[in-house]
Amino acid sequence: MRNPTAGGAGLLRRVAVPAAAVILGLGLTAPLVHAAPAAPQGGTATRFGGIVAYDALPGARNDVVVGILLGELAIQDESGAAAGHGCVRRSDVLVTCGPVSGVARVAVQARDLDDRVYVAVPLDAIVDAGTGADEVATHGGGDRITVGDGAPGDRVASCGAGADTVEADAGDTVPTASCEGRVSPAT
Ligand SMILES: [Ca+2]
Ligand SMILES: [Ca+2]
Repeated sequence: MRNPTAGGAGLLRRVAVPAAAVILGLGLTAPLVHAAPAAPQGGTATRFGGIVAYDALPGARNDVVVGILLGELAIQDESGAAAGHGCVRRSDVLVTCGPVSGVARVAVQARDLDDRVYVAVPLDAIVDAGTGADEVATHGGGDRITVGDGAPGDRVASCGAGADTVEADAGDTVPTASCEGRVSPAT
């Protein structure tokens, strides 16, 4: 089990309060230069035009928060975040991907193991939590969330505003108030 006092959990609680402008407080105060060996890496962020994507590596238990840091779209992953095309690594766990004003959509793939994904910006989001017992929350924007991995135990905390659709299995928890559409996984 994860340490409940870990930074990701605390951040998740903190950023749950402001509505639109979410400021990630971590990262920039940490040293930007690290000597070898390479930091653990849980996934890679990329930006192509208005699309920002975060793609987890297999074997990572991701704890992802997508927010805004100084006007930039920011992705934090407590399991380690790397920067690909269009993004800059700010610390071992924090990547920024340029002005949030030009971002049309955010896509997160968490893949295997028990992950936590929180998209705390009011943008259209596509979140695929993959296998494992995952926890997902999104904000405004029309979101598409997939926790349909063929097993119960996943939880969507909120879909926020917007017209949202969740693909979920029987035994997954999905709030009907904020997640307007619930569908079964395509088989
Ligand atoms: Ca997962
Ligand atoms: Ca939404």
